[in-house]
Amino acid sequence: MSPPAGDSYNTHINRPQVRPPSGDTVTDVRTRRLSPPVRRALPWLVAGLLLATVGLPSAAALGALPSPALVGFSHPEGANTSATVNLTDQPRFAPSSLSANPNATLSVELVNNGSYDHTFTLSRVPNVVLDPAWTPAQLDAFFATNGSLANVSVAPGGTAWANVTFNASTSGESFEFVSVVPYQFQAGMSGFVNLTATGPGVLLMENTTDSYAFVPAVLAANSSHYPIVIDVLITNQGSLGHTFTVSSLSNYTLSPANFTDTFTTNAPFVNQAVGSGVGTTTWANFTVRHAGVYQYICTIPGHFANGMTGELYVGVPPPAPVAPPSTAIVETWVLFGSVGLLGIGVLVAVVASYSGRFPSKPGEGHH
Ligand SMILES: [Cu+2]
Repeated sequence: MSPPAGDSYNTHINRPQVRPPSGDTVTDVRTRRLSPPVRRALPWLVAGLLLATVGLPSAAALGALPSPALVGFSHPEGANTSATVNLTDQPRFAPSSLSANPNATLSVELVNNGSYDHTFTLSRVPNVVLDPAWTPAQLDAFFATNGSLANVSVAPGGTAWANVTFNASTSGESFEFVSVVPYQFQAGMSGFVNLTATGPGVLLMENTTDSYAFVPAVLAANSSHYPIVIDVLITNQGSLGHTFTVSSLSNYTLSPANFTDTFTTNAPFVNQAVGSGVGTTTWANFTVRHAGVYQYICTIPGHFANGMTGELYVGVPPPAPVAPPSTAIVETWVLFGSVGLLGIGVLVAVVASYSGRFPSKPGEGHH
């Protein structure tokens, strides 16, 4: 939509002010020594150029942040894996999220740290979240009907192993494990084995920076089924170490003052250390059971308080585009900002010069 011919806003409003007085053509200015308006504009010119040289490279660096090289998944396909899971009287499995590979065996060492019996009972049905509202009898009925991939009882202080081989067709699926000792599952004792090798549920990319920021600060994952496996590749763009710690409380705002208390009572989905050093990459692999908005923070002292936080939208539309603003937009604004400041400076200098508001330097006199 171009303005109709003859309607030239810029010409009417601006040009008479910015233009040198009549007779002063550009050529005239350059052949003489610097005229007072040009001399007064020089500091503004320098400032504008400095701003441009500082602003443009940093804008370019910002644009480069969100696109680290994708180096591969955290777990190679077909490799046997092992893990140790503690069974506690809280009652909980710790950790409660395991990764395994299709066409390979997962060996789980089960250590009962508590003073009650616990079981590690692994569902045979993929991608189904068992209902904690079930009675112990209903839970038993579920396993009687559907079977289990493992069902190991561990006495207090005891250790046992569960070995499970997943075939290729399980890639990308999740299997829940629970303790079937009455009311332990109902009190929260459950977890998931995620088959992540070739079928990550959702692959996301995140960056950490020395300015205490996650870039982007909004991540989004959509899914038609739960649980959903989320694999986040985190690249450290700065030299400071960080953590990528995802709250397991949906639609809950953490506070820098009390997030440690919150995490004590509600363990985060994942608490992944991000190594110091530019370019360091690490994976955070975790399972989300329900749609919601989950806050993530850096738990290094002071970082969250300085703004190092973000939000993960799972099955919920994010409020803003996930992608950060493109480099081109940032550069354009910086450029226009620099040019605008420069223009204002020149204008002020010209006006000041001809209105005589600034005293002349001694010896300069008037021409
Ligand atoms: Cu940090």
